Amino acid sequence: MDRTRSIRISKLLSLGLRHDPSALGITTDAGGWTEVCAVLRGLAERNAAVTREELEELVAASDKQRFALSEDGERIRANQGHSIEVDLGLPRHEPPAVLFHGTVDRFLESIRREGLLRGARTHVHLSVDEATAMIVARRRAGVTLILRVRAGAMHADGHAFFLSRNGVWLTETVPPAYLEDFELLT
Ligand code: HQG
Repeated sequence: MDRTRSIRISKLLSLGLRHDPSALGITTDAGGWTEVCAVLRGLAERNAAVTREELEELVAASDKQRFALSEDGERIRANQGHSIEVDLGLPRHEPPAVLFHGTVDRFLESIRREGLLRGARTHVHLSVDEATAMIVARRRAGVTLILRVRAGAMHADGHAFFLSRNGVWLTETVPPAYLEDFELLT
């Protein structure tokens, strides 16, 4: 599959599996899963037909491993990034002492005041290293900022952390007290 086509399919999958199942004519269960054949049908109806093999290839080759297939290959879901209510069934995990969050300077004042909020998504997304956080930050216009989150301290204080299958750390909110002095880290 060429790159342009696979990006288009990936975006449609993200939309349907994370945010708006009706956009793909599918429904998702409590764990965010949906039948592969329903997804194939939905894509075909949106002029984005792929074969089951192409879909499997796309899932395997996705740069960020955004999607997962069930063991029997009959169901598919997004690994993280949902705004629809979903229980991914992820176990709680002890995070590293420090995690990173990539954002832009125009959000800084509000983040300083409120901490990191999950917004439309089910969780705040944190990265394991600065390079990944930088990629997240660069999706937005503005001066990029990498925030250091004292995840170890949050964990010690009882905040739950989850690790998605594609290596994104998730937590409900990051109160300002756990954000390190980040003014110098632009
Ligand atoms: C900001 C992509 C003001 C936050 C990425 C971010 C990631 C605040 C934006 C995944 C705030 C939310 C998630 C506050 C947070 N005041 N702004 N109190 N708290 N923000 O897209 O982390 O390509 O929901 O800094 O790579 O940017 O879709 O979250 O800028 O993994 O697979 O509000 O999405 O993955 O934006 O990105 P988002 P995010 P995919």
